[in-house]
Amino acid sequence: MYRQAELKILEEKAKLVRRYIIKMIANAKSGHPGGSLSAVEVVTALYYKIMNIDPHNPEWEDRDRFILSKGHACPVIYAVLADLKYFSINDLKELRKIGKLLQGHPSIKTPGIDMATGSLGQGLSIANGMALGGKINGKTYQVYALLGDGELQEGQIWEAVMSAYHNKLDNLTVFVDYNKLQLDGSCVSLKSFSGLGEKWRAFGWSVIEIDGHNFEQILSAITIAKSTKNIPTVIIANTIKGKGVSFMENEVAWHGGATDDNQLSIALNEIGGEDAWV
Ligand SMILES: Cc1ncc(C[n+]2csc(CCOP(=O)(O)OP(=O)(O)O)c2C)c(N)n1
Repeated sequence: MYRQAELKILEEKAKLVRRYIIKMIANAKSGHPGGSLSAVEVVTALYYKIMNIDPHNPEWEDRDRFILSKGHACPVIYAVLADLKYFSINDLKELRKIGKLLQGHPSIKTPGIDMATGSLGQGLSIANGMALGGKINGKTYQVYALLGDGELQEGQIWEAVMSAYHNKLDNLTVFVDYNKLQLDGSCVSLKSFSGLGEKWRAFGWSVIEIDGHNFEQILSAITIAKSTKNIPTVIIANTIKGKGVSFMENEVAWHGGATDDNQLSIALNEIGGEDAWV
């Protein structure tokens, strides 16, 4: 059980992260709010509570790794990294500007970004390599990857799922951001599937299904994942695309786009909390 005070701190961080996501996309006048907002609690729990990292030394060899395989959702990780001081809050104001630190998809030129992503389907293969490399080199770091549910339509994911099992990558934990929507419709309407958990289980993985906006469930699932030996774990996080902003929730139109001034103030009002963007 986590103490209420710890959970409260994470709830406040989630508000902060949501505020930055909305503000930086509004400022850039483009970006991907829906899939950034659905991943807020998972990324917040990892960075503020779980991962062994050092913002003063982003390339520390023994750090835990995080691969945002659904790279278009990078505002969520930029918000967290800025708050942790990997770079400044002012950098958030230059999202998607050519030559600046925070590109529209993650780049390893950005402090704290472990791998460039954006072409969907590749992140799990990269995470596998990092996890396998860690084992070969006797390292104890953990590797985390976040995949989109639409992204699971990429065949390369399932090759990587087989490899991770084959290589007994118990230092790897994958999250599926199961928000049920992708770019232009619901996942099932574009390529129907059922029994997501059963599919991963059939490939030999340990499977945990949770509410991906509930910190207690996220933290407990990671604890179980870390203590599961010999097989990798997938945490299927049931989420809501656009979570936290009523007019964006479950609206596929908010996969990409930016708020106007009026929508921005409504969104910030609904999210609540405060931030350091001045
Ligand atoms: C290989 C590849 N094909 C297409 C795209 C364009 N694209 C960007 S986001 C997206 C939808 C992704 O859906 P999902 O994985 O469910 O992400 P989420 O809904 O959580 O944002 C697509 C098709 C891409 N980035 N890479």
